[in-house]
Amino acid sequence: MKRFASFVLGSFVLGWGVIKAETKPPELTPEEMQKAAQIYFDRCAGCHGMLRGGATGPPLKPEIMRQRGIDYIKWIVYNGTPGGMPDWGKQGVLTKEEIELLAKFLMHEPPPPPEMALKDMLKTWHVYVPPEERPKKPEHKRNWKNFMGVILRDIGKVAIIDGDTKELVNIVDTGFAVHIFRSSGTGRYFLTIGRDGKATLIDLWMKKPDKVAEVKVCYDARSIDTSKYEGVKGNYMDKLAIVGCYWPPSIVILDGQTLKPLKIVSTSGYTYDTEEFVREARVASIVASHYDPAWIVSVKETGHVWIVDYSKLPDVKVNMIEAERYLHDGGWDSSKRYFLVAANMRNKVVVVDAKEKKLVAKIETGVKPHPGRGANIKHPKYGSIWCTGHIGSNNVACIGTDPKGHPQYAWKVVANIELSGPGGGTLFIKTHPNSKHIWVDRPLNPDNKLKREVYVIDKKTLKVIKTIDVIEDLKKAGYNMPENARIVHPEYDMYGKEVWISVWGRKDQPTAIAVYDDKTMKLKKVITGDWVRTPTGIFNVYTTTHDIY
Ligand code: DHE
Repeated sequence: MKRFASFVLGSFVLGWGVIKAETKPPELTPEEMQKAAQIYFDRCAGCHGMLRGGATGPPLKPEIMRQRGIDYIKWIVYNGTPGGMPDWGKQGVLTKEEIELLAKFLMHEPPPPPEMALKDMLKTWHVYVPPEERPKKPEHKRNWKNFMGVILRDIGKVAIIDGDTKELVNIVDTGFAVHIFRSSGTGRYFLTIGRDGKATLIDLWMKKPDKVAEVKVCYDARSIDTSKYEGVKGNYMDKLAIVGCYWPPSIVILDGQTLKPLKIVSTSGYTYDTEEFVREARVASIVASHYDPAWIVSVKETGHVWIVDYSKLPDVKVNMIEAERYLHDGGWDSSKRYFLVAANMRNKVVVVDAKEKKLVAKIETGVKPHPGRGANIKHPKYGSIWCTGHIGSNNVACIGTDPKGHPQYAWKVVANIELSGPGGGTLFIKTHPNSKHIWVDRPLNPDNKLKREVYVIDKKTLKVIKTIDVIEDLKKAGYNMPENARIVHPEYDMYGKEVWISVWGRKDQPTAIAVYDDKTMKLKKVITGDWVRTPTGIFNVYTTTHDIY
């Protein structure tokens, strides 16, 4: 609770001055204000913004909140909405008292969040094993390229599992709510980023893979990647890393071997279309270019895709490409030349050419596209296509990505695959070049049954060929899962033979990771135990290293 609250108290006292007397919000003691600010930070800021300007969720400015009224806000927070707002009350994540407190807090001006300088980051920087003391070759006989990293979100840890044997290799302390894993260019290191802005470097060659360095570079973050360029312009494999921050809105460039912070670049700026200043212009997805020593960075609120050249540090060259507002998650096409990213509140996917450094297209796909990194297919008719699911509509849309070989389909929706039942709720979609299938989840669907389902799509016919109720399969296999559990983030093993899926429950309920045989679409193995708490994202070393999805 103290993480965010410590600076809120001071801000709160200052903040009183800006509340207008004629629309005085409900009174809160400084302690209640601190508590409410922490709840807001943990549950709401990701979608609605620290300054409540809105992005994936609508703006929650005090004047709007006061108009809506406390009862309305309480209802929404308790029940959620079909558009993707979680039902925090129904899920049991927030109590009625907490929801009441939050509703009152939203009537107040948001407390100004703190800044962070390089010297603050350096105070949090720890190298547990210096590069010269690390193994020169793997110290174990395991197939580390088929390791799976599993986020245990609410217990602040990640698990490393051997994908060949399904044995737990280690549980690593990473800090609050890790959001994603990424692999270094060689695959030897796993990097994680927490919602609290803490980056962790894990060495998979150690006898017992564990963290070798960590640093906190902001208060709120969602993305991390490494330098993956190797070519005529140099060899940058495992040399650098980058974190994308929500607050303070910035990118932070780090040493890839030690995570020492080297350079901060603010992403606050002007919107691409109306040229209005946005202080809270947050960094969403980041991918590493294979064409240049550069990262492709999505700046959510201004609607720019930045191409950040890291070859001349400490100088940084940024190409700012005008794209679309509210950029969120995205990934490469199969050639790794085009970056496709969802502008989710504009119902569009934006395509950027990393080679020519220019915008290629903006394509309407459905309500709130949410691809994760998307799924790439070689289709007999359309050539290379890339597909995304949606939070707000029940379709998977596939876009042609081969302007040379199949120009008639390029940057057009060539297929819309309907999922059963109402509403969207899809977060992630995954495939593998060795597989005939695409797997799609639906954890945000408000329907209790649909949020437990995954859908298998045939890559050739582009039709759903199987609907799997994962919780039901687990029950039949003798594993009873909590009633409120939902299914999230399918991930292939390195061979494209298995699909691993998380059963996402609450912190106090152990759940499971379900492993399916991709060919038969049957449950093959259940990984469970007291340590399996709130599993969310699962990441295979080989596919994450080589951007295979
Ligand atoms: Fe995520 C990816 C932001 C909620 C699990 N999530 C991303 C990315 C962003 C993002 C910007 C792209 C990173 C990249 O590729 O570099 N996510 C946000 C939010 O702002 C949001 C909506 C609200 C929040 O408060 O965080 C949010 N995300 C969630 C969840 O509720 C999920 C399901 C569980 C969790 O951790 O809270 C979740 N997000 C993930 C995962 C990925 C991700 C597993 C990576 C997918 C991949 O395959 O690459």
